Amino acid sequence: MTASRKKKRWEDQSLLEINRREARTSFYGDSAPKISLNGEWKFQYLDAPELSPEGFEKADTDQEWDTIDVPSVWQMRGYDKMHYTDVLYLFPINPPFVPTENPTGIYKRKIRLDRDWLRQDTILKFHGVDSAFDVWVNGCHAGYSKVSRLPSEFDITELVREGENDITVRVYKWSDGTWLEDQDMWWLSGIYRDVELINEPKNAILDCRVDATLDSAYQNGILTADICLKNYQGTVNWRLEYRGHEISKSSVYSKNRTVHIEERVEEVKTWTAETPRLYMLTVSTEEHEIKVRVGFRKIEIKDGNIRVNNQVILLNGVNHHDFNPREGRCVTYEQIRSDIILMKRYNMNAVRCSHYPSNEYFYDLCDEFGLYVIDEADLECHGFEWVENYNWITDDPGWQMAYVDRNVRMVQRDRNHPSVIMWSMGNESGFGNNFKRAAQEIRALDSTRLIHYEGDSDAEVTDVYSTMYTRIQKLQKIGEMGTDNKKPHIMCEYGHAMGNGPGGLKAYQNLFRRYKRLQGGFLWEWYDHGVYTEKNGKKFYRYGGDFGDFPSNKNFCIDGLLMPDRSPSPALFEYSQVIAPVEVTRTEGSIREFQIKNYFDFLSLSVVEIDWFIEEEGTVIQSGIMDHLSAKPHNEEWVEIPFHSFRAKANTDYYLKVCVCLKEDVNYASKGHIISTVQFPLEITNTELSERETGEELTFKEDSHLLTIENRNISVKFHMVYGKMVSLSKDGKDYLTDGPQMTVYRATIDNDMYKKEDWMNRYFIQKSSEQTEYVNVKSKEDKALVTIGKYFGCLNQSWGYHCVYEYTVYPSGQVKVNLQAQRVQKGKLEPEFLPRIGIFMKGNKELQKTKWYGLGPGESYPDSKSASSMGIYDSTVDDLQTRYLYPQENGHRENVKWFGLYADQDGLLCKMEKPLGWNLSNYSDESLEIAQHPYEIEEAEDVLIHLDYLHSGLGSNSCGEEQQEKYKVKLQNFSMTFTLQVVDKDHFLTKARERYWN
Ligand code: IPT
Repeated sequence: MTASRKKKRWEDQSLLEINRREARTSFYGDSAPKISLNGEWKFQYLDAPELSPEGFEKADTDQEWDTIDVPSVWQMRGYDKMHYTDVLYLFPINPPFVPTENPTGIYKRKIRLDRDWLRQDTILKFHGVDSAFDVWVNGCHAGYSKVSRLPSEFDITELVREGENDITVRVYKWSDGTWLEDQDMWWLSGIYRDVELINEPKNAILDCRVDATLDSAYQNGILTADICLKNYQGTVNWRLEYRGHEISKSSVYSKNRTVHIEERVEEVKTWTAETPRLYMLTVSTEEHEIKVRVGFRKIEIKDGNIRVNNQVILLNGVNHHDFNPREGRCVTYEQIRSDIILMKRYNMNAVRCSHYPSNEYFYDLCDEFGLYVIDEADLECHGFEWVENYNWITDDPGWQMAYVDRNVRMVQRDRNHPSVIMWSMGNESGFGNNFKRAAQEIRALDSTRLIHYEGDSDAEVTDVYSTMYTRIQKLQKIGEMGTDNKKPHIMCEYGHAMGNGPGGLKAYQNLFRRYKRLQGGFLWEWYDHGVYTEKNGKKFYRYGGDFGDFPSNKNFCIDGLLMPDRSPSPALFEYSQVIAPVEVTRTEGSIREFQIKNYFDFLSLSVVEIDWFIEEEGTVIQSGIMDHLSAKPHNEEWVEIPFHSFRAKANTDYYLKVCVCLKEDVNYASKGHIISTVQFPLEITNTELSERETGEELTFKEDSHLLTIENRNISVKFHMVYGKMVSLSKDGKDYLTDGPQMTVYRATIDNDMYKKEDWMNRYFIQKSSEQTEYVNVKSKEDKALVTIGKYFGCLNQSWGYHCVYEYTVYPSGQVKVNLQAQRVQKGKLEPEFLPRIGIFMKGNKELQKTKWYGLGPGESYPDSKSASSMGIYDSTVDDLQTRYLYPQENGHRENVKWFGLYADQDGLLCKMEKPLGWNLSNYSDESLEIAQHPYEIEEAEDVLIHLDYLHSGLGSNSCGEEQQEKYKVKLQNFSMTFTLQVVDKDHFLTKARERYWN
């Protein structure tokens, strides 16, 4: 006999709420007094709601309860367990049902209300509770709500009394809502956003829906406001101000508890992300006053393009999750404010609320600082894709109202914000009727914005065609299709900032700038979701799987432009330079003439100045400012940089560096803030050859297979069996502890995750070795010449290299190394490309300081070097590293012409005949490969030195495009030459500049 399963309250997708008020706008200002209910609450954690103690909702429970701070997520307070998955639900797919073992938190607190307060109404507002909850006030059920990332308000006027009041909230981790909240993030629960009581006037202004658009000439503003009153019949006053100046005001008599305002604002100051001008609308009655900030702007699709105020815009955006390493999804106003300021400082103009509405203040800040927002409904059911029934609930009419509710409440809350330009109906949820209905409902509420949903892959109901992680070739095709009868395209996600990378961003930006149809994209993502941990005296960040959580997508959540400690990753600098709204290029054939292209959509170049510098390998020898730029948006102008001719020093490079800086203070940065930096080689060459210093005659000594060639300036040892230089020393001190040996391997980066298996378990690139073919030693004039033939290959591979290492030891103490590497293949199997080709050697561990001339100061890779410039930089070996949360290849610098490695005075100078890629590290590639967290990386006994003829790009293949072909290192012949010498560190530069004729 089977009885039908009884639906529990939290397993009923058609029950959207009990007693929850209609969603409404969040006012910027409100005269109604508020009491914050943040702070300590009594807390009881249970394994299932049914296990709640008898009478828990009653005012006086005398059980021993824990305390918990609100807002917080309970998993970060020691209850339940941490679990991270990208796609998977943690239980069987059986919607709307959820596990019987359903972690539950009962929260209780008391609040005293006085008689004065009780004269008005009492509204209890939760800004965010994950995932569903019941509320009791003084023992009576006050309501039920869900949708974790939206507010819920309950009118509890009838339930409160003078004196002490008891509030009980029972929060369910799993609910039918969970089926729609399967975003790629930690599973976290509790009252995680603010809670407050609002003392709402009996005659309150309940809602005020503002639409501030422009007339057909985009000159004058048209303001309409629809005000909804609770009980009030009477006069409603309103006033519109701009920066404290009254623009207009009037009074209207309410009709059926509504008021409609329409006002024309002549010569209005428009809102755009570049000019975030806000008016203030104040609406008042005798009892109540509210404020709404108003931005006049118009969003349209015209001629196939998204336009703001009739101008085609390009979105240079980022995906933002709410996250804090100690608090999970619980963030603060201060954190979000600094996020938004950082986005602005790094040239972003747009943000997508992936994948749920953020806190109310998020939008206020975007309005104020100027970011276009895609506001996204809290809706994702990605796990259904896994079972190959993606549209299971997306097409089920029984779920329709749940889809609609999530969208409609978002719109009702956020529709007054000028920053919001698109409503996104959710993420990764297939496509079906429930989205079609949601789109209709959104349009009925707000037709002034565009609708987005990537899952609507034919853009059947959306206004924009959105794709994610689209490969370059495909994107180009989308661009080439043009705008005729086509919807504009955006990439809601691209450029996966997981670990080291993404590289190749410039290729995307070039397409965005080239094709009219492509209107930019949103990088994935802002912040690493690492969890701060102190354990056994170690401080580190945990990711999925570190809590014994299985299955987990591990470090797939460590994919942000900001590390959890909020330090910018190299990718943030790269992205900022790639999207910089002012582009400086040199006119071909000229050294002084430059084109300045204005990629701002609204600002003219009069807001910036050009600070230029003539650099002599990093030292400024001339500089100037040009502040008369004027190009209009999307236009360009040409300037001549008026530097004087100068006498070039011998063997020295000169660069012209151009910084585009803000001319005035703005709210996110001060005057002088650098928007873009580019450097141009001046190609002024003054080659001077000198005679190489001499020195005592070199002596040769061979003992136990070790050949020592030395004089007072140098001592180098070669192993005659291993065919290798094994040390380089002077005055009894070793500088090199092992000489060059070829390598093709780098510690796998996240973006190589799909290459790793082949590279390491098929081609065994980490298992390389060299075999000695011959060692020839001879002296030629006063020099020693050691020529070593080697065969380089990897375990069980038929591809490899014939290498000829030629060492020339000079009496001056210099050792010139020339490597000629010829590829061989005697079979067929070989990798499509390699992480790198070059050599590595070892330095004395005591040498922990470095100076180099090359790209810097931060790390650079062939497809990610826009943010670096040529210069002479200083660092310690450790400071060259980027401490990626998940250890991997890092700290590489491209285009290095020389480097010095030293401890105190004397150091090893290595200068290249042609620039090479370079890494210096205290950690071997193998230890980086094995370690799961930075503290586990085993320190090497030497300083490890890589010199790369070529290093592969980073790409974005952990989710997205591979390295582009031109950034893949193919098996190819190569050669490299560099000279090693021990010199006083203060002479690195002079020595590095010497060129010899002999
Ligand atoms: C895409 C998701 O939308 C996002 O939440 C995140 O998981 C991102 O990928 C990767 O970090 S989904 C992916 C299947 C393209």
